[in-house]
This record gives sequence, structure tokens and C-alpha cells, in this order.
Amino acid sequence: MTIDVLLSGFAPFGGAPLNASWQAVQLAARELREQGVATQILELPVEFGTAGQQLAAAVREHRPRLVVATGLAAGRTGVTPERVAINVRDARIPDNAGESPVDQPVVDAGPVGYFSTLPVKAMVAALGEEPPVPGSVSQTAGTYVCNDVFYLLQHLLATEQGLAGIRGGFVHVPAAEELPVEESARALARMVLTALSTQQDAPVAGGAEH
Ligand code: PCA
Repeated sequence: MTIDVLLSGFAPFGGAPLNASWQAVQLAARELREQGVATQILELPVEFGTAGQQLAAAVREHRPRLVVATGLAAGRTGVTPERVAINVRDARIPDNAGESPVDQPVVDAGPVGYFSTLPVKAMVAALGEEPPVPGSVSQTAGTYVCNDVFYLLQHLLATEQGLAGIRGGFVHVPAAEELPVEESARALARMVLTALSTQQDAPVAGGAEH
């Protein structure tokens, strides 16, 4: 079967019992499949390197049209497609394997950063449709495992010839206390549909002053 979209979420970390990203991914997949979108989902471990390797294996296996990795961003109040992944590992807390890299590259001698190849502006615009879900473009995915997976994904898609044409990116969702996972799921499904039907991103403002 041809897969339209591969969606990943993360396992719990930092002592929390659940991770809203994985909950939202499971619900979004149900919604997308109901709408005829061939959807594959994957739960990733919160481990530097390993998570990106597992995502890469799934991308090679399924060769989807789109890859949308997701993670939890505690403290954010809206759903945030990330604009850019950076070549930095700097862990404030150990990952689930006990690793705490500080100021390490994700990929030795890799480029400083990679832009998302998803239409992030069009995706945010779609969040404004009825019923609206709060969200905005984010200018940083941080320096922890989410950025690590995002960078490794973009590096893979940019450098592995057999995967040319596959678009990918990352979306952070808020904690369930900030936004119910059903709403994050609705946002993810809507953004996937938008990305599948949008080749050229919308030229709308989505910047920030700080
Ligand atoms: N959020 C973390 C890693 C896993 C997750 O869900 C992050 O933002 O890096």
C-alpha cells in the first residue's frame, strides 16, 4: 500500500506518565484514515540518536509522501509547526537512556540547520478554520530530543537519494492540561491534509520580534 503520511509521537519522559504527542498522533491517525488518507504511526523513544534512527528506518520502509514528527512542548499553549532544526544537542535533563549531551552536533560536520519542508504557514492558516485551534509557527524546536529527531529527519530526506521528494517536518503540541489532546489531534489531522494538498507555502507573516 502507498502511504500518504508517516506520523510519529514520543514516549513519556521527565517523569510524566503520558506524552500528549503520542496520544494526539493516535487520534489524528484515526481521523485521517476516516478521510481516506493512508496513515502510518510510530512511537519514538526519548533518546538522542536512537529516535532518529527508528524514524529513518520507518521512512525507508514506508516511503510516505509526507513525514510529520511530533513532540510535546510543555509550556506552549498552541500547536506549533517548527520552522527550523539546528545541529545542536544540549540536554537540560537526561534522555530516557540517561544521556545528557552538551553542545554536541547532531551530525558531525552537518549543516548548521535545516528548514522544514512542510508548508508551515499554510498549516498555521488552516488552524484558523472553524472550529479554530490555537497555533503559530515556532522558530525553535529547542536542543533536546525533538530537535534531534527533526534534524536527523531533515538530514535524511536531504541527503538520501532514494528518498528524494519526500517532504518532512516537526510539530510540537502543548501538554494535555494546556490543550486537550483531541484538539491537538484535530490540528494535526488538519495540518496533514493541508500539507498533502499544498506544494507552495502561503506567503503570510509568521515571524517574531524576539
Ligand atoms: N518533547 C521533548 C522530547 C520528547 C518530547 O515529546 C522535546 O521537545 O525535545
